Amino acid sequence: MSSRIFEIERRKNLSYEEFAREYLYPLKPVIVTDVLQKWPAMQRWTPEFFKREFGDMKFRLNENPGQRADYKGNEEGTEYTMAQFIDRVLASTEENPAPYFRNRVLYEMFPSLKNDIEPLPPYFQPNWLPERYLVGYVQQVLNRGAAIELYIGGKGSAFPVLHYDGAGTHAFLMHIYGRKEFIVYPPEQEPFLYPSPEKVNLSSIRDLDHPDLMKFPLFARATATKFILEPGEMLFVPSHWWHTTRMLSPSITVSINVLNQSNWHELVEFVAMNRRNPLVSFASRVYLTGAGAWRSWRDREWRRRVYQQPA
Ligand SMILES: O=C(O)CCC(=O)C(=O)O
Repeated sequence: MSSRIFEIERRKNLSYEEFAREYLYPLKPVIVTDVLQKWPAMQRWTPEFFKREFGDMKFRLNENPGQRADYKGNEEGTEYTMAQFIDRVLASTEENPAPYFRNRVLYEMFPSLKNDIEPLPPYFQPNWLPERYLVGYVQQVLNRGAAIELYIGGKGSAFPVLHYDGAGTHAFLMHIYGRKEFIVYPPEQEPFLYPSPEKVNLSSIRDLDHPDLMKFPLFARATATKFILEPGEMLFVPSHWWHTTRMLSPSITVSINVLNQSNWHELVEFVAMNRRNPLVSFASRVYLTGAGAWRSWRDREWRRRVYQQPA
């Protein structure tokens, strides 16, 4: 396995139009360094803040995420109070990492923190995830993906699996506290990453540092791109880019997923690919293609604005 330290572009003063033309539609990652400065969270959120404000809050955390890399949802595992968990975060080491508090819906668990992450950067619009859809199941799945999620981890804690985000969505990661390493692979490298047969957006390789090359020989040809996200930086991970993380210090991040005309085709493929019954797969493709075409037409003014601005 090779890896290189990749100088992912870091931009500031990036207008929405520049973002759309240079990164969103070309599906190219970027780090924007100056959009979170006004967030009260940047001043307030520390591990100690969560301990002080929410010390008695109870939740369950999976102690061995590598053994049960379930991507979303941590309802099983050991019960912690926030105070106990933050003590683990502060004492966390590479050898004995704290469990990872991740993918928790911010507004559900911490409604009082809503104003701390405003104003939201403009790049998340339009977002078709929270909209109404004719097919109830589609609406349920997409609406669920629209939530802003919170992550808190300690040094050595890690996201449990190399993956790309489900339903073909883009991910935006807003990093508030500490230092977090990202390990990223572009979609072209998928043949080397062994998508799991059960969930095509999760890799079957659980330990990227010590991969079983007898079982996963093509992984030797994969090239990881690694970079560190610093406090105040926002990372755009486009649809179908494989990624995972590891914390270099206590860390706090929030994320949001986005679906719109720039990645709707990824959603259509993702859904069609995951339907075993060919008829259902075909029907999903037809319905979703129509739903996307209608929304693209509705948002035509937005597209015109993006492309008619002088370069
Ligand atoms: O910040 C992280 O640990 C990665 C989050 C992520 O990739 C995800 O929730 O899909």
